[in-house]
Amino acid sequence: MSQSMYKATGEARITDVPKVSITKPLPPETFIDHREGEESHDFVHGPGFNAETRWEAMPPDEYLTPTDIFYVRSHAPTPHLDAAAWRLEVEGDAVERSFSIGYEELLGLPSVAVVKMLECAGNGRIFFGEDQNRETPGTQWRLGAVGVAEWTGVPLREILERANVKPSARDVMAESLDEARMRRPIPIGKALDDAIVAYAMNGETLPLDHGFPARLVVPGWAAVASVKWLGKLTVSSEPLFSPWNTEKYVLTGGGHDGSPITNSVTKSAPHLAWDAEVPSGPNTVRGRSWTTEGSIARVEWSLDGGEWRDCDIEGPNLPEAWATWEISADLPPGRHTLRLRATDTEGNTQPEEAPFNDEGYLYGAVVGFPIHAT
Ligand SMILES: Nc1nc2c(c(=O)[nH]1)N[C@H]1C(S)=C(S)[C@@H](COP(=O)(O)O)O[C@H]1N2
Ligand SMILES: [Mo]
Repeated sequence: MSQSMYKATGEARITDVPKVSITKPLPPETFIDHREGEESHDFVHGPGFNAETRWEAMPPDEYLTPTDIFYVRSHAPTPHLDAAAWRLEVEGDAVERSFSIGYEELLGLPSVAVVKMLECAGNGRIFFGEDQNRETPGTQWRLGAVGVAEWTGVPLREILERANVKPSARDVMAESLDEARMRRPIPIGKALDDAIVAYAMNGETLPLDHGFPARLVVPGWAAVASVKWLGKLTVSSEPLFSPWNTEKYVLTGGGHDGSPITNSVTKSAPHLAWDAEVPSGPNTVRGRSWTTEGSIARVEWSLDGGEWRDCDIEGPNLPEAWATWEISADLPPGRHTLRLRATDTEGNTQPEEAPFNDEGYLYGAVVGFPIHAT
């Protein structure tokens, strides 16, 4: 493709963005396709390549989000990496022994399987505009940038121990092999605690879009820390920085001090389309509430501004994942608003208003879900 074709526009180069930025099928009944980013090569500030799970597509009887409907959020197109050639490098001033391992070696290390949620820090962003009259830039997710999966992999601790981490270690930078070289540090304490290098999702080889051959899963942290297409771990005695913990995924504005996001907040959603049409009369509505601190202790619902009542929490209710619940609502014909309010075991309750920040992260306020009974 000749460069001159693009000179006239004065645009940033648009040369080699692959046609398929997300490889898995994104059927419209399952996903909201947010890929307005096909033309942007600014992988830090650009919109990226994002697909949101539709809540009505969530199978009500399954605890885990099926892999084929799991949301995708990528700053650059999905790279197609060759597992046979792939290496994970471990280095930095705070390790005594730098080394690298290949895919087969990784699969041979002691492994764990954990059920954990991943949620984008921007999940719910659209409500800053719709409900609080302060639109923020970035992908206008409703509440579908969240999913719970079983991740199989090697505890990051196992890998770091093989490098003989020095007591001076402070931060671990995880670096990706995608075009963005996406990278984000986590503190050594979190790295040694419960982070894993995952190579399987819901019992199958990690799919391309979710980080094949291996990704980090950092439980309880906004999913930006869970770096996909992992290629390098740098262990440093000094604090580490990248655009993803200095320019993006930090809380600024609204009285915030610019600190990087770690945990997410408590949220809820019903298994309903936005502005769902349901038959009038008695309805069973099911849904989920989730948190990144402990687990869900209570979920309440209110119809059309009426009293708050408890939802019945049923089935598994795992920490740093979600609780599934059910309510029985009598819906006369017409338009209704269903409000949901979850409280976690740390006492965090969804507030009426979400604290503003410039980039629209961590929207945890109670949302009024419109329902049309006919
Ligand atoms: N290499 C890489 N890792 C990444 C990202 C990315 O763009 N590139 N996006 C992060 C963000 S912001 C989110 S929300 C999650 C999304 O994970 P998923 O696409 O598997 O749902 O991956 C994180 N890890
Ligand atoms: Mo994200």
